[in-house]
Amino acid sequence: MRFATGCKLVSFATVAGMLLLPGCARHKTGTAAYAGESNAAAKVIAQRKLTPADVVGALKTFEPPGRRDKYLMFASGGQGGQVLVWGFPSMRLLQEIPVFTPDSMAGWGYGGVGDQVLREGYIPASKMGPRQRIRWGDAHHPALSETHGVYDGKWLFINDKADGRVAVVDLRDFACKQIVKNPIFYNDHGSTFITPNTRYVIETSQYSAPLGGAYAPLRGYKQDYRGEMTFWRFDRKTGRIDSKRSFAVEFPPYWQDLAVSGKLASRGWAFCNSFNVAMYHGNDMNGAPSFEAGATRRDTDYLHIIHLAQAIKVFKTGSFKRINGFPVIPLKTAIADHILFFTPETKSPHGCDVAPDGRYIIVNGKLDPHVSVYSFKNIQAAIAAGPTTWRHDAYGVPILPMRKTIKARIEVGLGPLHTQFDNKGFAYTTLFIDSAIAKWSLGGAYEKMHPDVKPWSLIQKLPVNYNPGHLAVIGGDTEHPTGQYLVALNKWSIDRFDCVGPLYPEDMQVIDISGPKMRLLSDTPLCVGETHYAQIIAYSKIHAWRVYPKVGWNPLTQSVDPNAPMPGNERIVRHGNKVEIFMTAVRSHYTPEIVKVNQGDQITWHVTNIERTPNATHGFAVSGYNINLTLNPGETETFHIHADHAGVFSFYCTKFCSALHLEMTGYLVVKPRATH
Ligand code: CUK
Ligand code: CUA
Repeated sequence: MRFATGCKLVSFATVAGMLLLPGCARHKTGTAAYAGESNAAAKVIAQRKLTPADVVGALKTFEPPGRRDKYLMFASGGQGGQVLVWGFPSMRLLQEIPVFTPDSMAGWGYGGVGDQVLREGYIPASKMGPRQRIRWGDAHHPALSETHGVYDGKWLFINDKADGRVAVVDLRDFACKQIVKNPIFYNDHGSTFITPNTRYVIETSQYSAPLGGAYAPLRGYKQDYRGEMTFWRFDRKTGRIDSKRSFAVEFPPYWQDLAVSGKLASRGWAFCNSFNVAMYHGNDMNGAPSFEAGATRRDTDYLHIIHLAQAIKVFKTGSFKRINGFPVIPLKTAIADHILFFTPETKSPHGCDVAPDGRYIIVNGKLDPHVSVYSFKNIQAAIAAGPTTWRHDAYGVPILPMRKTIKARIEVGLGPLHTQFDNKGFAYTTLFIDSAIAKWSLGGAYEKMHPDVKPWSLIQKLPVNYNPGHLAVIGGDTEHPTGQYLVALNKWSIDRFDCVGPLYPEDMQVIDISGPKMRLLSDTPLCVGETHYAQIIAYSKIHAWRVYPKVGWNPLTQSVDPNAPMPGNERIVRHGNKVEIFMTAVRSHYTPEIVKVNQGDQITWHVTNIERTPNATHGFAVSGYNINLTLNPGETETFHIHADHAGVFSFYCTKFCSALHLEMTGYLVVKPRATH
């Protein structure tokens, strides 16, 4: 039961009313007014049958009209293929950043800049087949860029699990700038995770397959199938991933899961879970067990320990092969050059998280009620102990003994998945099966932060609704977490909201972690995608543009476009059957408003929104040609139309921008061939 208070509502309401009445000296003048209000508040509390917990939840998360949130939460949109930006902790949805999936609200993927970015993410033509135009994504893990291990508010990265892609979002305009397709793998999952100065964006494959997208029969699984970890080099100057300076490390064909970069003590290293170390590859129609049985046969899987700094050295000496032109450090080299080590972990783990000081790697096995804490120092000692103390897997990868690498195991409950950290030496782990959050204490250097609490011990379990996947604490992935609140990203909502048909929303629950006990504050349904993961940053660290810096701004180059139409030079230029249109948009007209072309013409169409007023965004939609742009103040976009369909097509502004918005329209007249 959530509200087991059983209090008498009226008497509580009176108390709550008094609570609402500020008694401090600052407010003395307003006391009489507040007294009236507090009576009204007490009445509402009684009428709505609110409990003390409800009132605290409301008071902690509610932002009064006109007041803004102190934090922003960047959440993945799962199958929606986008990023959602929430005001936190009020949980007001502020922005949807389209990434892998076309989005008509944002005009993404209907002719303009979104098309260009989406095209980059297509699977290129190869000897295995034609180009695949991928028009959706399964966005899992957003990662804010960091400087010295702390979010710097400049970029956001996000992966697409379905097709092995990574995208870059620029936080000056909150828009996606780049999608890179992994050249050697079709899917991913341990992604995106970044190194503490955002030099590398980590992308790890999930379901083993032949590298490079080749064909190999399943019976050749052990020889021909592989996993891998890609290190995308991020260039802060260009704001782009630089494929030329990126590389991958080949892994055995285990199914790699969550990956994470080391921090502070473990900088220069990366870690990654795996499952199906059994290398089970099925055959259910011939009576073999399903994957869920076959892949979980062994008692242990392997935590992958990757010496990234060493891998970079090896990459720079040129000790790699190329697959589809992309540098890959072969498994043999990764073993010989001490890039890759394993240590056992209880079977079918999921979460892999590094404590803020970098000294502990937390691994949670879905089928084990414990969290396992690995010590980075112990891992180093086990590596230093040398080959005579190691075992090796079938491929020759050193296996460090678990009893040497592990530091603590804490029983927290059923189905532990993901862990986050606060600023007081505590960790929080989601319990998928228990439907709860476990709060537990870190040991080591963290002990002095909570001297009265036993280290490595369970402190509290708070029920959530229901089946939490990830969770996020403010700054929870950084070297210096903020704490204060966490949000549980619950997969099921069952009975929490009005029924709106058989497709249920997720439930995101905000929890207060500022006191000794966790406290549930609010529920927020989410129906536009499945948020797998989120990161929360102080709004003060974000420096977003209110309008584009100059008129004629190209959001891809983040500079003025030399082809941008400017006020006074609007025109229509024809060369044979090629027509180029230079158009401006301002409240409440386009110039030109009449565009006449001939059937079969190739049109290149530029539009600039010449507004300098914040919020004065215009749309631009052309009937019959699937064109839909969103033009923010200053922005220029370019699109192409092959005018193969004759007729009269209106174009118009899709944003209600002014009193004469309906007049913000024009005609595209396409004269049929016969009448030319
Ligand atoms: S995953 Cu979805 S709940 Cu992709 Cu990090 Cu665990
Ligand atoms: Cu511009 Cu409506």
